[in-house]
Amino acid sequence: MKLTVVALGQCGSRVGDEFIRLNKRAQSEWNTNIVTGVYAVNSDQTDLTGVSEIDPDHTHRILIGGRKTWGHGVGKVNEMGAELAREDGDKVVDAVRSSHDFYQSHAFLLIAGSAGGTGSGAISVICQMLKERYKGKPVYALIVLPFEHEEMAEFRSVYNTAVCLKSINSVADAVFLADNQRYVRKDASLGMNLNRINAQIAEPFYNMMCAGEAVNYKHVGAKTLDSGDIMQSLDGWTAIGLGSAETPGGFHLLRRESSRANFKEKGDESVRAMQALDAAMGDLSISCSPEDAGRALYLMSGQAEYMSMDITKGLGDYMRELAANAVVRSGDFPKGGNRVDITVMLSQLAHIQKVMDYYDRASAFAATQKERLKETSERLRDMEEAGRGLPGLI
Ligand SMILES: Nc1nc2c(ncn2[C@@H]2O[C@H](COP(=O)(O)OP(=O)(O)OP(=O)(O)O)[C@@H](O)[C@H]2O)c(=O)[nH]1
Ligand SMILES: [Mg+2]
Repeated sequence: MKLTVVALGQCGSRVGDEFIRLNKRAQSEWNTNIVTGVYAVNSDQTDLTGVSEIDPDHTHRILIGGRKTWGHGVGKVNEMGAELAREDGDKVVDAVRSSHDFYQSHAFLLIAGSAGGTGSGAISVICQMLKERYKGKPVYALIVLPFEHEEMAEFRSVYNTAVCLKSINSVADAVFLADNQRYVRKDASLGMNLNRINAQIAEPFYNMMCAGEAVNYKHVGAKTLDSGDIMQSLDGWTAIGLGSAETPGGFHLLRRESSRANFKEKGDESVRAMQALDAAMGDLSISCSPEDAGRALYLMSGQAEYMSMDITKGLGDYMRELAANAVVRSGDFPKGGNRVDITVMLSQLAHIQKVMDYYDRASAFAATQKERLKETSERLRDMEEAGRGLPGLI
């Protein structure tokens, strides 16, 4: 699958950089492209200069709202981010066409952090514009949720996130959620190392995007996962994860047909594939239950000899057990190495506790804000009333 990536705000742009790195890897490993272009969009000139991989020309690094913010950003006010996108979004819509292989891209992927101002506010507006202009090309979003400490320090992070999620879910064809806090929990050594977190956010997309694009026949699977399968599996709230297991000496053991040891090895190999699937489920980009998914997809990547019918069937049965209410699609992607990787995507998720919590907390906040505003204007009126009898100088 080839994507056109539009990376909004600082967080979006940095994760967008990672997609260029993935593309470079796809070029050297498989001699193919998996992105047709990555475009950074920001209201902050300095942040636009700060990205490293995205082309430095003005069609790939797009400043919005220059006349209003003088290139200094919107300071977390996502209503402003949305307004600037409405005014200058045409720049983005026109720029994506500039890549000569744009027509080869299967879909858009828009990326932003939900807690800031520019990306959080602009992403839904740009999504809507792209959908209107490029009818038939799906637009997916990848939303990065804030760290817990940010939510505690500033309620605006929660409010921006809730408003961003509600808006993007109403326009995008699917919304991948990546929870910053989960990456820290999964690997404490990551700390606040944003570069490493960004690499982990992007990594699960790699095999999935390469599987249908690898041109060498040796790397085309028995059941190739192409862009059509992926698009059919994507709808609404979505989680993605990647899990691996070592397959030491796996395939030549499997070749020794009909020995008793071979039976056991085959069993062990199946178990390893399931362990990798378990690892992928544990590694999902947002906490959710597989039973809540309406669609699910998994991709097994490993040595061709390793991915026998038995293993594929065993894995499929296990996946259907876990995501019991989902239409399950699958594919395999033969490649070298002594590891099996499983990429999992759970989509059409009917429940995500974290999203519910954002909505609840932000709604309560909005109600108290309204009340506070009313109180303040009443007190201001009282004050004005008290001075009514005095003369004025202007
Ligand atoms: N994973 C990850 N999260 C980031 C990164 N940079 C910022 N964030 C998160 O994104 C949120 C802030 O969004 P930004 O992208 O900085 O904001 P912006 O879209 O540039 O908007 P303004 O600066 O407010 O105009 C916070 O929750 C940060 O933790 C990054 O490089 N990686
Ligand atoms: Mg910024």
